Amino acid sequence: MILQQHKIVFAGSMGAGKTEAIRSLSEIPVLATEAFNTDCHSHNKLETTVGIDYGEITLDDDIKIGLYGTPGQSRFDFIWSIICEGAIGLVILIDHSLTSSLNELETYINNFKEHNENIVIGITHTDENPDQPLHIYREWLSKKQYKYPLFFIDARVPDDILLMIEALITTIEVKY
Ligand SMILES: Nc1nc2c(ncn2[C@@H]2O[C@H](COP(=O)(O)OP(=O)(O)OP(=O)(O)O)[C@@H](O)[C@H]2O)c(=O)[nH]1
Ligand SMILES: [Mg+2]
Repeated sequence: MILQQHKIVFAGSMGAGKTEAIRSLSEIPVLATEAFNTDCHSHNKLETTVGIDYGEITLDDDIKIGLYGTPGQSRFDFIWSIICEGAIGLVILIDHSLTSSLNELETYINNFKEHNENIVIGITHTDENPDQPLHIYREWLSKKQYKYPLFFIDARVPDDILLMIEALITTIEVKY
């Protein structure tokens, strides 16, 4: 396996779909680091990422991108800064079904913008919490005067993830 020169990092809340997103898009079998979840207080999922997930995708112009997934649990925050080194950008995924989803967004943006300002946000699991409005995220972003592109996506749908990757790359190209 050749680790690609261009690197995009998937970060965000536990269970948001980081591993799933990389699995959806990767052309190579994903190197995943799932282990039995002992943190059921944060999320009741069976398995959780405890290391770094890795996948790859080739874009239309033959540019290969390495897709790196972080563990969602904050006890692994020491890994976050290591993974972010040299990344061209970040995809932050937030699980809308959590009542704390807006706080989660704030926490992850605050943590990760220190490492890289090229961020796109994907709100996932919108099918699971129809009672919570979606406009809260855009309102929060505009209150904070953040210009990060915001998408409502399903991590199981490859086109949804591809759209975010393309938005991220376009933003980077416009900037530099
Ligand atoms: N219903 C629904 N399920 C989703 C969506 N996005 C992802 N999932 C599912 O959510 C579950 C958790 O996804 P993971 O990819 O393990 O989440 P993660 O962000 O890697 O979680 P950690 O590694 O524990 O931080 C999987 O079963 C996904 O298929 C969505 O938009 N809607
Ligand atoms: Mg994971």
